[in-house]
Amino acid sequence: MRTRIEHLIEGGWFALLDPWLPRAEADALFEALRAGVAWRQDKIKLFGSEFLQPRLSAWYGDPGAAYTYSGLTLTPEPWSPPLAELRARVESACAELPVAEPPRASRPAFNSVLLNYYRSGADSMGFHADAEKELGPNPLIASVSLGAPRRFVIKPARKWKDAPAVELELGGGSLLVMGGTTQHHHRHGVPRQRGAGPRINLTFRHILAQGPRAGAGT
Ligand SMILES: O=C(O)CCC(=O)C(=O)O
Ligand SMILES: [Mn+2]
Repeated sequence: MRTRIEHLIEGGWFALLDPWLPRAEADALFEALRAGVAWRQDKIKLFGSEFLQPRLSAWYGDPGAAYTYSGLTLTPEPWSPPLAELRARVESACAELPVAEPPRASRPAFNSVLLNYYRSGADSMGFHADAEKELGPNPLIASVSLGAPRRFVIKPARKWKDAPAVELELGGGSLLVMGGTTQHHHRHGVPRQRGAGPRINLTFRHILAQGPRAGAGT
């Protein structure tokens, strides 16, 4: 296994472990999830119009890990045995990373996972940061890829116009961990990619318990 750790501007970092899962296991998990997950195609609002997201997705986690997204509160599906097992392995891999992080990340506990299924190279994910308030400041995001390799781009926020973008290839069975301030100063995305095969990505996250929402209903 190869581990590539890179520090980004302003205290961000990522670690790419590739391969991380043995090939046969990654392929078996890809097939099990492709067939066994209740995939949805959610709508998103963009410039006042509604579109179907260009990929399928699903959300699993602890009962309390609700997630508010484009005004919708999503309640997670309960952990299935393969997802619970994968979560445990992702947590140990994160705990072993030779990267200095504040206390929570030294014993990472992920209570939810977002799954995305890119049926072909025509499916994609636009540039964004995993910066929802439920994730708290400086979230640790652990991303497992299965199936066909795909280009993944991390680029600095617009104000850092001279800092370079990083382009990675996330292979089936790889683990990418993003930490530090990455979600504050960078955006990431999965551009359309002609000829790319089907791929499933799982991002493990820690959703903070939600208090009453300030300003709710106004
Ligand atoms: O598919 C990927 O590699 C990225 C997924 C992602 O950025 C997300 O779920 O927020
Ligand atoms: Mn993301």
